[in-house]
Amino acid sequence: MTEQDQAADTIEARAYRAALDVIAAVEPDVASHIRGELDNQRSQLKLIASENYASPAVLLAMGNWFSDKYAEGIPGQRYYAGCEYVDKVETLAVNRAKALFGAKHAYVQPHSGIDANLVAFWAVLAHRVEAPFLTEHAAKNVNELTDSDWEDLRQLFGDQRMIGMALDSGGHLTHGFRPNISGKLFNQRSYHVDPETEMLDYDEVAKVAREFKPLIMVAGYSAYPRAVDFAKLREIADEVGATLMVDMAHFAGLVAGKVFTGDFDPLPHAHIVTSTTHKSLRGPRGGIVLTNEEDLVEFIDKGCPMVLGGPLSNVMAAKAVAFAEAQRPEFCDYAHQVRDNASALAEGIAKRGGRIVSGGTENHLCLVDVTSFGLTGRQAESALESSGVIVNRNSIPFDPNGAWYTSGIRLGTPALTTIGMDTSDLDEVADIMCEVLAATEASTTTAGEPSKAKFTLADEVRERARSRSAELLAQNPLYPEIGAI
Ligand code: DSN
Repeated sequence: MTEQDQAADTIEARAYRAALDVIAAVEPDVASHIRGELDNQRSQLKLIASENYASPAVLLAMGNWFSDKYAEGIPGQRYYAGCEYVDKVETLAVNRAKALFGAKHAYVQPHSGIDANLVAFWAVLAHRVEAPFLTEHAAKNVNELTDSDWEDLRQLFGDQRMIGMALDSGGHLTHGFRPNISGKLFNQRSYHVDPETEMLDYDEVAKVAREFKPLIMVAGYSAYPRAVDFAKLREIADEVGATLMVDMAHFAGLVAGKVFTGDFDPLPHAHIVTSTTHKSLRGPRGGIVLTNEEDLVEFIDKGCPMVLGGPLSNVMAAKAVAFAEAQRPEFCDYAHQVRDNASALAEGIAKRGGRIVSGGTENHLCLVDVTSFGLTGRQAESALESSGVIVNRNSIPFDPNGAWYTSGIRLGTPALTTIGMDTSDLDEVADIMCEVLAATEASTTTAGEPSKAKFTLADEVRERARSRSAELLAQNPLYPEIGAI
């Protein structure tokens, strides 16, 4: 048997081939698009910092009859009958999440990071605003309030404040920014990185917190390349009476894999921690909320139906599988390699002339200021995509090009590390990228003005990048156990 035949005869290959045959019998185009997506993912260098490749076990745990079951409520206290196995699988996911992150309580129902943050915001509002109001008005729940008291409570909800990291410092839209529901709910003020070092300015965080006196202090990021000192942030939160909420969506895998420990692990310091499960943690698409604060538990557990639709039991099953994988010792090796690979990538780009925001990285991502190549983020993203390298454009601190065109690209190593790449591979990735970026030229609009989107790039440069990437990907294949399907 050839190597490829052997790969094609694995249990995973047979499972996927059979599954695609079943789908194709009903809607062949969907089966064909699923195959197309796998082909694409196998032929491109994936450097999106928020993406990864989940294992076949995680993916398969999502495709089954758990998907058909409604289960509002929590295990043992559902609004629907027939939840015996949903209860078991949710309890398993909860216990695994608690053990993985050293949390006293875990809620595994959120469908995404936004949902996890909404559950957390609601829990804090319920605990710190609604509950005292109800006590003061001798009411057991909101239905017992008079219309006038209810209106007062609604006004009070609308009066609450939060602080979060500015978007162009690396913060996230769900941390109180106007286009997101969090910005419409809360009066938000941002803290920034230091303009010189481009690192989190804890003095500014303290200043903003003292002046603004927020109910919630949000920490966490989607485009900040450094470790965050959560012990220091908790001191600031305590000083101003804020609830410290950490959104670790991006770096949860580095917490689970013990890259971030002590002051840099949010769990011992934050009142409430939210995360996605699909980024560096490498699970299914979804979210979780964790806490060590007994007072918050009952409110977090009311996430569905407070802000969530019925829990996706199939995804909770997949979360349990992913948490089991992350509890294995090899996941710690993976997480450390993710961090080392990001450093190698940043160093590789810096030595080839790219400016790295903050001068380096301590986590799974780095930000490249592509004005060092004479480009906007939009031009760099498109030129790289046309060469088979998938990245996303991203604002850099105090970005002069705004959030649409941007001056940067964000690069992450969770996905390439999953397929086995090491630091020397990431240096080669840096070389492939820099060759493309150096050869890309910004062009002009039809009116002859400098364009922020258009560019020229010679076909031979694209082709060379594609063939070098193909070599790397052949040495580090995606889903080798599934083979050709
Ligand atoms: N979309 C995710 C990211 O790319 O960071 C988070 O919203």
